[in-house]
Amino acid sequence: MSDFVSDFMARVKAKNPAEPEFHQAVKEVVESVELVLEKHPEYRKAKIMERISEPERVIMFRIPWVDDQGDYHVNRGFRIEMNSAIGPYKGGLRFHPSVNLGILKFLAFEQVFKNSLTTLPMGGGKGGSDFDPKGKSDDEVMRFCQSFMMELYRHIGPNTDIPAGDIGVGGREIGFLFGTYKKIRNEFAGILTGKGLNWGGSLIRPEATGYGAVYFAAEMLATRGETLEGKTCLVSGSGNVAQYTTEKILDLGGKIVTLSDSGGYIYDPDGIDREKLNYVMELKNLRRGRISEFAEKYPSAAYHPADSSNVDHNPLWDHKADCAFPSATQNEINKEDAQNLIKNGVYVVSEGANMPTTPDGVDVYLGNKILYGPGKAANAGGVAVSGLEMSQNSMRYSWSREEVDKKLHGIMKSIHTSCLQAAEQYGSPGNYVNGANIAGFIKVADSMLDQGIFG
Ligand code: NDP
Ligand code: 2IT
Repeated sequence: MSDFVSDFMARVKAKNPAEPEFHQAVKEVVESVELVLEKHPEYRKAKIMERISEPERVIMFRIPWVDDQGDYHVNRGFRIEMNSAIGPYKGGLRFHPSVNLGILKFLAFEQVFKNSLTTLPMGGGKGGSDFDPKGKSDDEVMRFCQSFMMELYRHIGPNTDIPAGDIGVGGREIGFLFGTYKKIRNEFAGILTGKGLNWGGSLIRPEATGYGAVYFAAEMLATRGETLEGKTCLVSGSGNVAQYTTEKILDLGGKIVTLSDSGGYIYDPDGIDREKLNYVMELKNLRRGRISEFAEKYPSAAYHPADSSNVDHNPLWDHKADCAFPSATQNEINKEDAQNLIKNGVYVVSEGANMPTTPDGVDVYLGNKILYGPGKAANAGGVAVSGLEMSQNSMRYSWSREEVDKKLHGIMKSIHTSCLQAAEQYGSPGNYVNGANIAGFIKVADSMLDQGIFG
């Protein structure tokens, strides 16, 4: 590590104690852009890196709610408004018991560069709560969302901050949140994305993150003259991103042999075909059941419960395959898992999740020169179609499924090209990590310079 990076990180850690995920995300970017800062003294003088790693605003609030038994609860809510240099704050909401300030700051920070890469005018933000939707009734989730929006409404708006979904926040939650905003403000406005099709949502938004991650993998493979046809793929998670990653891999002729949730994973050597995927969608989206049930329904699949006594080895990543699509959560692949991927023949990793690989795991990918698409590039399709949803809301018009999918595909190709060009220009050809960080950074940094000290 250079003196510049270690001094910078020492200050970030002192200022943001006990936020390891935020430190991890900032360190990766500062390492990538060090050369850019050397070539551009104007960025150093304007303290762009210092400013970009400091949220413009952090909102933290109490969310009281009442369960079906009449018992009172209190959760903590957040919205991190990270950077608005190139557009209004934009990014998802996560409802998960692990949510804390540091996790949301890492996600908001990543979002700034991701949104910049999409070519659309969106700044970066993220929010959420430590509320656990698992096991809650629809009414409880609705009351929680209403209480969350009772505070959030004063901070968001179609030109200010536009939240969307993330872990634990899907169509149901966006509906409850939207209804509450409309009631409070007496206004029907595009204040959230991921809305229902009947009330301002965009076609392809539910599919966009997964489809985009597969389009990105296809672009990476094309640099070696290959396609996804006949490739065996490992997918983790079984939520929104994992489901539509699976669907698009099937469209492109690949075979998916794993899916997971926090309880464990299933391995199905026969492959997860469309019928099995429909079952997973019904299981997860309607019945809100566990992936273990998949192995009860399909005897070709084996269920492996998560082993909390051996967190260093996730056996999902220890199967013969060509491609991996981590689509569950941060740091789900560590160094040993990354080594297992390589050992089993994986040479394409396209990250649907945000920061799913630890830094020493990323070093394994880069050291082995595999095709590695980091989350902020590979999963940008979701927020890109959110940007398209905002455009459609502004026009009071909607595009067809084919039109949105074509735009999404074009955006993923353009992100892929930007990453390769920036990596090449700054001396690390083929390194999508440096490429994504540098290309995402320069657009935001130049906009901040243009706008002066408050940019
Ligand atoms: P969902 O809530 O729909 O699904 C999340 C999946 O990941 C579930 O299968 C869940 O299992 C599993 N999971 C979550 N946390 C953990 C954990 N700590 N350990 C093990 N498994 C876990 O969320 P999404 O599919 O929307 O999000 C998945 C990832 O993709 C996240 O990293 C998110 O930030 C990222 N992402 C999402 C985008 C979107 O548009 N939705 C856009 C870009 C990135 P269980 O049900 O048991 O909790
Ligand atoms: O991490 C992400 O990019 C998302 N959860 C989607 C954000 C959005 O505004 O659509």
